Amino acid sequence: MAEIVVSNAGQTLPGEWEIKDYAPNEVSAAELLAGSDGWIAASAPGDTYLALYEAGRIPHPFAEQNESACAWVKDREWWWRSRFPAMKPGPNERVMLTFEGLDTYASIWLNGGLLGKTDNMFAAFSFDAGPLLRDDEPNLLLICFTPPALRVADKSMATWDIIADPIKESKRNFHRKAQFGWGWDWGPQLPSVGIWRPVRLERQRIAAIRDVRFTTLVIEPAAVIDVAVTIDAFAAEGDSRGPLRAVIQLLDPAGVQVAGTTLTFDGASRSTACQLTVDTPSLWWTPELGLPSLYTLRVELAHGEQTLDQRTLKVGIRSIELDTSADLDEPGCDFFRFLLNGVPIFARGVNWIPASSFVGATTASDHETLLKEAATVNVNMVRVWGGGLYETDAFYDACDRLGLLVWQDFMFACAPYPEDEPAFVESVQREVDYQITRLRNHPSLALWCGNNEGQAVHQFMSRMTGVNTPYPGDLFFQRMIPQALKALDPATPYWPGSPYGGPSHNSMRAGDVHNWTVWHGLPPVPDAEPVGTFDHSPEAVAYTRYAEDKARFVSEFGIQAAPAESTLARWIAPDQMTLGSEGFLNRIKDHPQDKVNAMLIPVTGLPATLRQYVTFTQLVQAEGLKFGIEHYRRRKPHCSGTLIWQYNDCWPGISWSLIDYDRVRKASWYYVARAYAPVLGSFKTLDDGTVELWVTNDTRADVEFDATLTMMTFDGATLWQETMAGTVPATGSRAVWRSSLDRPGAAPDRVLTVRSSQFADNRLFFAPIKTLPFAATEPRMDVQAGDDGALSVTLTGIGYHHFVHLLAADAHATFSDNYFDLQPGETRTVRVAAGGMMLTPASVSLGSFHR
Ligand code: BMA
Repeated sequence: MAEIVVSNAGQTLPGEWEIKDYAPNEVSAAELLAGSDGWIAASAPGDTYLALYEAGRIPHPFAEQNESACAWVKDREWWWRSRFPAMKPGPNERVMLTFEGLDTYASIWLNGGLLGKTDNMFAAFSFDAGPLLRDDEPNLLLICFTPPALRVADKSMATWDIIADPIKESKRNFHRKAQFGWGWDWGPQLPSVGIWRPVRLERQRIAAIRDVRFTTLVIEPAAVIDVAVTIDAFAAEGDSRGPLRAVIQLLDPAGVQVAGTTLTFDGASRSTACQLTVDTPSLWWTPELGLPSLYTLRVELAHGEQTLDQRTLKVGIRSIELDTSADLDEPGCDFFRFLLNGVPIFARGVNWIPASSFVGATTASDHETLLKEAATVNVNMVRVWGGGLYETDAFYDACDRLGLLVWQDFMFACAPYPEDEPAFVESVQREVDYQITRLRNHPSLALWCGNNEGQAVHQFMSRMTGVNTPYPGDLFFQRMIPQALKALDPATPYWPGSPYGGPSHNSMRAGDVHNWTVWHGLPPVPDAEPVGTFDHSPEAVAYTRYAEDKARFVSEFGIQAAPAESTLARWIAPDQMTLGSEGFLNRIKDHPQDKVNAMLIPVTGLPATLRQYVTFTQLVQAEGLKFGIEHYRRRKPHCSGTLIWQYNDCWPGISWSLIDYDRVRKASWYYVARAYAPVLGSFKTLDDGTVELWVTNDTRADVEFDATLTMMTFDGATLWQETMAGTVPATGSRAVWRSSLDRPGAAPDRVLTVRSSQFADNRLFFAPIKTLPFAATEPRMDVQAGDDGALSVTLTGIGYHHFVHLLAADAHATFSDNYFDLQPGETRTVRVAAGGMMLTPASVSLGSFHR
């Protein structure tokens, strides 16, 4: 068996690491071998900034205004070193040293000899360590990371001025390195450096499995699966124990073998494949459609009686297609929708960014927790955005388990890329081949996408300037990646960019759209020239403009909101906890920093205090996303997906996220949970003032619903009430009720509510929120402490309350529900828990719109 001598899959091995910094080219590996002091402890995978912080060399880079005090880190040369036990390969053996992620320009020295160099944090590099290994004393591994700036000193290619791209001199587009680290409109400038993915040291005998491919060819009536195995056979000729064999077993979710075979590698062949048949398979589904059933695939590489190597994969049987056929009901338009096992789905999704600027420090449990939180708000698709990372294995494993589809960008964002640099092109090819091979077996993988906003921004800029040149990047997105996918993963759909497709690359007629009319004031991109101009006025950026969006699939849209005040207080100095302070403004990376005001003015008005800023921005984000999602979902199947920008944060800043860096849920988290529920009831106002109730059904079963519609005043007087029932077919969306004009209709002092046992309560206001006569007093609150440390908080409406919410200073506190409306006399009980910790009634307070 491939003997794993030292493996650090997810742990801090081999051995302990130490790091030390020098001026570029100040020392040589030979000098460092002789030993020196001043090394500090680090772990791999891990992060240089955090190691420095733990050693007391820097303040926490996220705290206060420390980001700029840490700017020197990127300009130093970083040496990492570690020792591992004495060893030498025996006969017919080799010892491979594999680096799954070195960030970024690394020279690797083993016992003073140069093992190799790397230039891409997104590719794995494997080396045969045999010739440099020692068997008489511990082996010393030294890795030198060169400052990125030195590698691109002689290069130039302008990046675009489209997003906050603060350090243009980073020339980020020349580095195969996470682009967001150079600063983004939601993140700090803290480019990472170091060992960010596991290092593996493996002793192998005769041959080893290089990779396994699992592809669902057919799903019914019996599933047909293609399994391909590729090996490296490296032993000297002349072994007499017969050919190498791959023993393949497929076990169902209960662990029972349902298919299997043994394949032989004949002659010089290093690849072999077979087809397995599974009768009545348990398919892999997203949660609203079924269970995400996982099978186990075991592959054993055998030689004679010996097992040389083995792989165990969790796999799913499912088909995934991207349907871009003509939408006959909207002439001139094409669908952009995913078919999972042949069923058209509405992608209720989010955009994922790296969970921390310290990319090597994110753990499997961080990913698990954040993705579970996404599944809790009824998300069924996560887009891994192109300015971040190809995520760790744990991330995709969690998506497989939770039934979350993954839209996977290749890691390119908002820039032209140097397709005429041979070394860069070669490096991208290595990365693309590696990542496709690594991720292709995940049942969650729904789409490969070329990049973020490359083609669209290039086209937008060309139209503005009148200079029309091909997009520098086409080599990758139109040729290299499609060719690699054809060879390595022909079953997963590919889309060249996001947004992409149609008469222009943000067209509402075909392909996907980024709606940045709301928030950024981008003109809705017409299908012909001329392009409009940016407009930041309140009317231009109002979230009600989502109603004009007739897109096929909205892969980005969103509104910024501050994190909880308690989160800000953990990271900002107390004397900076005011609106407009330097410490507060440092948290806003989008420019101009008061962009949110145009969105607040018509809805809440402008805040007077930081606390109000938090409440108002969270309210506008929540109401705006609700409005947009309801509109887009009513349009299904013409619109078949919404991916909210953005789900999470990489630091404690002010951003579009639903959940902040300290994992405190914003108001939008709760609003999205309701708007993304598989069965949704929502109101639509037509141009003539008519109101409709729509029911949207994302499940595979027809939904029979009941509904009670009530028109009331804010002090609780019922003007009329109507009860109805109906059916909405599987995966359908339709208007089920329309207001009649012979009874009291829309008026600023009224609210129309709907209640049903099949979907969450909803309501429609008829005037701007800031003008509505909500109850002036707070709801009644009764807090009971339970034996398990949790609290039970009962809230009772005095009048009509909007945006009722409980706050807790402790980031661990979670609420069973929050940020809801409460009608006069209505009672709701909220459970507040903090992972088993004791909460007291003083741990929670009622938030207010007015303070
Ligand atoms: C799009 C994204 C990101 C950006 C976001 C908000 O451009 O792809 O680049 O952070 O909008 O501006």
